[in-house]
Amino acid sequence: MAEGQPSSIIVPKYLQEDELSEDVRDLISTLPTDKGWFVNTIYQYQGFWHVPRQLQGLLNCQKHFKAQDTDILLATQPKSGTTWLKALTFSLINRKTKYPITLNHDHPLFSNNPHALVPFLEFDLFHVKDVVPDLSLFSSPRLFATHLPYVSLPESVKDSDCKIVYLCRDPKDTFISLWHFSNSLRLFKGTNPLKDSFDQFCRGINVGGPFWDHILSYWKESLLSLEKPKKKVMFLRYEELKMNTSFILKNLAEFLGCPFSKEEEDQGLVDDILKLCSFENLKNLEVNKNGKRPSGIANKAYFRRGEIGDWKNHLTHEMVDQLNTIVENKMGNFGFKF
Ligand code: PAP
Repeated sequence: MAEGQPSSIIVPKYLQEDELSEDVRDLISTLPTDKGWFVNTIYQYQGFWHVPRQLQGLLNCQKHFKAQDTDILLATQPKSGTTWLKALTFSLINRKTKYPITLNHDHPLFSNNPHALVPFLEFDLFHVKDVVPDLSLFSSPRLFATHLPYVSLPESVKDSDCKIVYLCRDPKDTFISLWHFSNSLRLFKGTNPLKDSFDQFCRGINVGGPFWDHILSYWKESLLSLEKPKKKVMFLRYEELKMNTSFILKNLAEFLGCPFSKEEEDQGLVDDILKLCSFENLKNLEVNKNGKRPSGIANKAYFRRGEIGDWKNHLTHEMVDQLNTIVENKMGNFGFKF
């Protein structure tokens, strides 16, 4: 039962901290802890912070997930545009085979939240204690997502030719999005004071944090992969995706081995995918207004404003300076800027 909550309320799965296997319990009893933003406690493992359910999934998929060369893995920090990237990639890779692009409600994105179509390895597939999921029903190319940092990915992901698409977002907007999202999940616990969450974020203590290490881990891999015969990691930014969506979508299609043909471009297919996956279209669908994830999280929590720069409505000048300085100090040496 979550703290401070009437006894008649059924606790949604994302707040349950007690369905852990013995090995996970043993492990977390040894890990550094801090205050969670919506669960009571978060744990630091391999340098990054996780909610307990994510640790269960992390260990399980590290042990059991066998990547195939044709797999595609979408990697993000929470609130960097995961839902959008899932919608775009799902539409792209299935357009010639299973799901032709249509704007007349036949496409699966009209009746399914993108998270239901592209599962997270650690939250949706390997999250149940003592259960190894049967992935044989996924047809090739298999499309999965993860919030795990590069260091915690299953070894088979790193060793195989599977492709990784990483999407990052300006940490000022990521923070504001995460703060709103966490507050919506706190049930009867009230809103986290912005200042408290901000201080934790700046110390790297949030789910998926420290943000600088998460982003750099994939940034470095994307640079390394440029030197290899086959590019493994494609590194994207939410802001560029917003401003130049069709150009990036075409690059993504190339990277994933399913480039747009001239005929498809002439038919306006790129624009159709953009419309299908647009914030306005997805947010206003019945499934995303009233549906829920199996974890109990409402689908509408994934569609708030979908803009660049909402941080301006929340952060003081001092906070902005503080975050910009962290980015400069932690990421500047690697040539990384927002
Ligand atoms: P997740 O990591 O928990 O899955 P994620 O999808 O990364 O969440 O983040 C949600 C953010 O993406 C929200 O940002 P905001 O809080 O600043 O509004 C959400 O609005 C935004 N988002 C969701 N869908 C889209 C979309 N189709 N286009 C642009 N932004 C989107």
